[in-house]
Amino acid sequence: MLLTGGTGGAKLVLGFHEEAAAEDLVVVCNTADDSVVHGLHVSPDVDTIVYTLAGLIDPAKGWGVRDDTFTVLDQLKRLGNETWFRLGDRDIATHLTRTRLLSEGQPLSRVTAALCRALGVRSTVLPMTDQRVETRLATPDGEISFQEYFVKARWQPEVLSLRYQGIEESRPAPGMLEAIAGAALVVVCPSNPATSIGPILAVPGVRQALRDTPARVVAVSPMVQGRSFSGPAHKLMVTLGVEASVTGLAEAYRDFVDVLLIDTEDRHLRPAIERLGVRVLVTSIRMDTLEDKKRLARELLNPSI
Ligand code: FO1
Repeated sequence: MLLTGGTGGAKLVLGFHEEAAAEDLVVVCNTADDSVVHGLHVSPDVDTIVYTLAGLIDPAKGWGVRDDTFTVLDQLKRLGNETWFRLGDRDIATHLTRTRLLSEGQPLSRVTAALCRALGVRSTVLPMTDQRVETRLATPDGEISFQEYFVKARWQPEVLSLRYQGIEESRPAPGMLEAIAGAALVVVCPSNPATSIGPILAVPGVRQALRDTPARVVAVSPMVQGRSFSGPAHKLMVTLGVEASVTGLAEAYRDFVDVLLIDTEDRHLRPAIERLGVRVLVTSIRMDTLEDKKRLARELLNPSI
């Protein structure tokens, strides 16, 4: 099973999808980036994973549907709506369906399963929780949502602190704790530790389940030489009081992670990480091509790691 956020994690999820039986994959997605946009419930990380597994993802952007059109968005703009969050026409069909099913009383996990079935996804995609959780970031100009920070402000504002609103009342999605306990392998994807993996770990019971599982828990670093491949992971780690490096990552995950995969460019940090009690595997963690994604998945699936 894999724990993931959006675009970075989706690359590894695709590698696993190519290298293992689709039915064997359970992918738990962050939902603290979810937003209501134009009245529609958008679940970006869930959708990025579902579209990836369905072969529909836009490969250039890493989110949204490939070859999508933006007719609805253009008209929304003409009608005076804010359109900085770019929803494509086919993507909107997903959000319309999700919003309708939610309003009929179905939980997000069941809605996600229905979307997977409709799009031919044979793996299990679980939102981390059926309850509403929202990452809120405190900036010098006030508190903003993750999408306002990430998309609208292009992750430029200083972030003083962050919190996951609603997390205390949330419960793991049905089947999630059982999947962690029964997994052959748990992979923490190279996603933002503060805003993608952090919320999943903060759902009550999840972190303990990861400590207790007999499965090997392996995390893949989302950064090289103190900088994330894309996005603000390194900046937000500092906000959480963790050093922006693979050593900081090991400190943040050491209570439940057995092995940390780091890039060859960070190999000098291996002794410091191993002193924290986390085993280190040094390899190339860049996933630019499909072959990179598949190779990394194969390395992780190797029972001798
Ligand atoms: N990311 C952007 O940088 N700009 C966008 O306009 C944008 C729209 C969008 C619409 C649907 C969706 O599922 C994802 C979208 N994303 C966009 C990506 C999203 O902000 C990120 O994938 C995650 O929230 C970070 O994990």
